[in-house]
Amino acid sequence: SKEEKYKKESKFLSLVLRHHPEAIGITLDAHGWAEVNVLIKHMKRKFPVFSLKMLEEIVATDSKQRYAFSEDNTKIRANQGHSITVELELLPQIPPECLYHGTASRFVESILKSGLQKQTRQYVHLSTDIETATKVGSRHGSPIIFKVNTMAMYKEGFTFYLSANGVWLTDKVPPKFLELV
Ligand code: HQG
Repeated sequence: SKEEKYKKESKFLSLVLRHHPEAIGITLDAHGWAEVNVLIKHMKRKFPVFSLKMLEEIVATDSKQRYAFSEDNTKIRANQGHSITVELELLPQIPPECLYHGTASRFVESILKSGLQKQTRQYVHLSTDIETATKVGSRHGSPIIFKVNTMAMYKEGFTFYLSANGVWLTDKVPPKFLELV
């Protein structure tokens, strides 16, 4: 697939735009944006043939639509998944009745005790369907799915955001809103 073609470059781009911009010596602004020209210049040090065309192809073919260009195309950022603090300017949204969270079975006991915590990222990530949640959980090991009673959370005042690439975000999920599927 097109996505496979630049897998190494794309993985590294994720690392830079979500976690470690200093890994190639760039900075992000308060909203998570990197200057496209500066990014390309620095990516070339690690991947000598890196180009704007490659960057555009990575953004366009990414299966999870992880990246977005600014309207004027001078900047680029990750749509979600940050561990560094960035203000994505997402507007609070009314969540659906329920959402799902895929995780590894070894985390279940701890999650039932202390709820879903954001760990190293800026938010807890929730999926709209079980299939997506299963993929997310499989990244950590043998997957297990929690159904999250998001409407009940919303009614109790929890805030939800929807990232530009369709991932639901919230600060935490206390155990009482969780149910194993
Ligand atoms: C777990 C991927 C023990 C949590 C995906 C998860 C997503 C707890 C892990 C995005 C816990 C954190 C995010 C508790 C939470 N005790 N374990 N109290 N609370 N956990 O990677 O949701 O491919 O930071 O269940 O598609 O797996 O990178 O979060 O297993 O959208 O674009 O702690 O990353 O997208 O893991 O994944 P992560 P996540 P990308």
